[in-house]
Amino acid sequence: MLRLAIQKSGRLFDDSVALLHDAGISFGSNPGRLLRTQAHNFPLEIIFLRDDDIPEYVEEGVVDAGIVGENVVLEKQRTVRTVERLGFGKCRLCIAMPKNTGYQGVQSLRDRRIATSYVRVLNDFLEKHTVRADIHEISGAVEIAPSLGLADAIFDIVSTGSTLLANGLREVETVLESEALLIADPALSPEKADVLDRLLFRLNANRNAKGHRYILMNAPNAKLGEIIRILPGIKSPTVLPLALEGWSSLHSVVPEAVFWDVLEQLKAAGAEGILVVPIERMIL
Ligand code: PRT
Ligand code: ZN
Repeated sequence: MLRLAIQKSGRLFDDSVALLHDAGISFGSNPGRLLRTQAHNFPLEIIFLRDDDIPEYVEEGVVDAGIVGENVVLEKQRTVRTVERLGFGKCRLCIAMPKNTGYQGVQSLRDRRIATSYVRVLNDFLEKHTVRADIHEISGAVEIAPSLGLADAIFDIVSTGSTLLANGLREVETVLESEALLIADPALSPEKADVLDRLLFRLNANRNAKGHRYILMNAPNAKLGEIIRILPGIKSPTVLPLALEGWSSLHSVVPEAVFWDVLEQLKAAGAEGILVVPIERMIL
């Protein structure tokens, strides 16, 4: 049985639950009230925690693994292993200053007062640039610190940037691009490591499927060579004869990233009746 911590409520909750459900794991979820639950069909216990506590619980072995923002993992500096980047909860940790303050690079922060709840990440960044500044730790509503005269700059999470804008601030440095991570205790028992591998296998099958499309088309046999060269595929495309003499049907898998380019090239090369189908799971 693997014990996995996810955020009890907040920005990572829905995506964390969806990730597990998409992996075919079913459990009762009742945000805000339920503190732990056991999956019905997978050896997994889910513990609902505040995100700030997850790295410490993983380090201490209270839970075996957790889903938490990279920003929190870096700030807490606990000994945990990053198993997988999960692609949701994306945000950046930025330094921002009042709109009208001049900024000529990191040196402009020298001896400035910077308000943040990410003291360690900020400290590491300033040390790397050999800039000494005055860091003020505050736990929330960091964005209003400059207008209250409490700080000259802030260091905080930005997503759309609308909170900065509403507080008359502008982003001057991006220090970290963050997303949700699956972290684990570096010293899992073989039995737990095996459950984690099974979970990862499912997550990867879903992720691969989301990044690809299944494509089917008809083409005259004379054009097959050219079309096969265009199709990336996993190994090579499937080619089946059509009932109509001199024609074939081709099937292949195309990565999402190059999908539209490939489609245009196929059409230009003489492919017809092109069908594009989503893939549910994909094991490479
Ligand atoms: O209760 P608990 O301690 O568990 O939750 P929390 O309140 O500490 O965290 P929560 O739920 O707000 O965020 C959880 C994680 O989501 C963070 O640690 C980040 O990894 C990630 N994340 C992604 C964000 C944002 N986007 C985000 N926009 N966390 C916070 N914000 C804040 C930001 O600080 C700003 O104040 O949302 C506000 C709006 O941002 P803009 O730029 O879209 O205006
Ligand atoms: Zn928190």
